[in-house]
Amino acid sequence: DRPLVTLGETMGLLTTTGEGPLRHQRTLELGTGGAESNVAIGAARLGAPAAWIGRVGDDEIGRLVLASLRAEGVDTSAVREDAGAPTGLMLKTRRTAVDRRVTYYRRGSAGSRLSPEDVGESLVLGAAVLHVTGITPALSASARDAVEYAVRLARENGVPVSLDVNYRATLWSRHEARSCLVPLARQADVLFAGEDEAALLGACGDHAALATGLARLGPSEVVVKRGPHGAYALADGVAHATAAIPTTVIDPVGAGDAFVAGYLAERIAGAPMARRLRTAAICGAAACAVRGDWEGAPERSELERLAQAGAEVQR
Ligand code: KDG
Repeated sequence: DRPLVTLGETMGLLTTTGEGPLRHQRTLELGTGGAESNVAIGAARLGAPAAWIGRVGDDEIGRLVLASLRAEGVDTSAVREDAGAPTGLMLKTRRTAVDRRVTYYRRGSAGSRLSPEDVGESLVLGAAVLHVTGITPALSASARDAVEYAVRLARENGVPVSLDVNYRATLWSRHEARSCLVPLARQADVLFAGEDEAALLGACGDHAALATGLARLGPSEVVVKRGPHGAYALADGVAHATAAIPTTVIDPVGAGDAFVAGYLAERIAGAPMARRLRTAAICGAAACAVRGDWEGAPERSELERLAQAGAEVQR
């Protein structure tokens, strides 16, 4: 089976266990996270083979990233260890139970040194889908080149391209993001965006109008992620909507990635739109309910149970 192939930066993830200013925290949990590898793990858990391309430092965090991905069955054969820079870090803190912050320690990291030479041509050409996000091109000029090269390679060889806008305001301005991501969106077959992100790409109006605006850029499938309001999609001009699955939000970071993983895994399996969106919604809700970027991503056998159990819990 052809894998989902993705590329990006994965970091060590430090999470506080209590609320309040970081200086008063005495313990941090150590894990890993990165939008694209979160998608790879989410897809693998649903039975879709997945491969992640990226760089890690020659350090313990880098080895943790690799060990975590391998344990989840993600193909890391194209990952490069870069002795010239450390693996990046990300800190997740909670000032209050509902006020969460993400802080990056990633400038100059090994992951940000990703470049076109890391993009394995045979991996991309053999992919069921190439998935990229708007985070990677914000990391460095070479990382941006890598994404653009991978997308061009996929496109020229008939490999479907998926793009999740994933705008990160701490990495670049809306203006910079727009000038890079609009051309990428034009080359995508599947485009995921939050409502704000759709506006960043120039669409306006309510969710249906946003989807229409995004579809005008070219992708045959656009999915507007609406968080607690579910998702709205246009596929070949036909509208589809799905409700969110009620859940208890413990850690919403990574929910969007789980959603994308659910959608893409079902797309690869040949499922119709309704199924893709429902699985996506279940995956997003399940990821929210668990601390960690990707740990809550469901296996296929859990999907219906998670959808049912969620209904009994208050949002
Ligand atoms: O989507 C979750 C990501 O935000 C998180 O894993 C970190 O990749 C990350 C990023 O750059 O924000």
